[in-house]
Amino acid sequence: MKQNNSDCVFCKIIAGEIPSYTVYEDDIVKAFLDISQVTPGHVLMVPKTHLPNIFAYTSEQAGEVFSRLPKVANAIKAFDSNIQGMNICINNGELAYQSVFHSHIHLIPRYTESDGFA
Ligand code: DGP
Repeated sequence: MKQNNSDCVFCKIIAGEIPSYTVYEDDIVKAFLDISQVTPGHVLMVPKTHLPNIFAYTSEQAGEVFSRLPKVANAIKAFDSNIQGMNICINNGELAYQSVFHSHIHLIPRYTESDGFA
């Protein structure tokens, strides 16, 4: 049984109580479109266990969650051949501008200049 937090918006998304557009899901993570798209296809990958930030991870949890990154990045890339790169980043902790306290990894596609999102 995964730990979750009834006050957490991402736990509600994982539970299907709040709708989201899912691009990848397995027993460990869910990846869905960010509500505010820095570029089209901006995705958040979150652990299904409620971990507030990276400081709370065990090494085993980190291995499980981060091993999913290539799958999620390639799932996003497969949507558009103009995706030539991706910013993959974490705002970890309030001082680092984390605003939702369920750990998440931003995957922000970068496009060729012709798409206007370079
Ligand atoms: P951060 O500032 O790094 O904690 O990013 C939190 C992100 O979460 C922010 O880019 C907006 C996104 N977000 C917040 N609420 C929701 C929501 O209800 N649905 C979705 N899809 N994204 C959300």
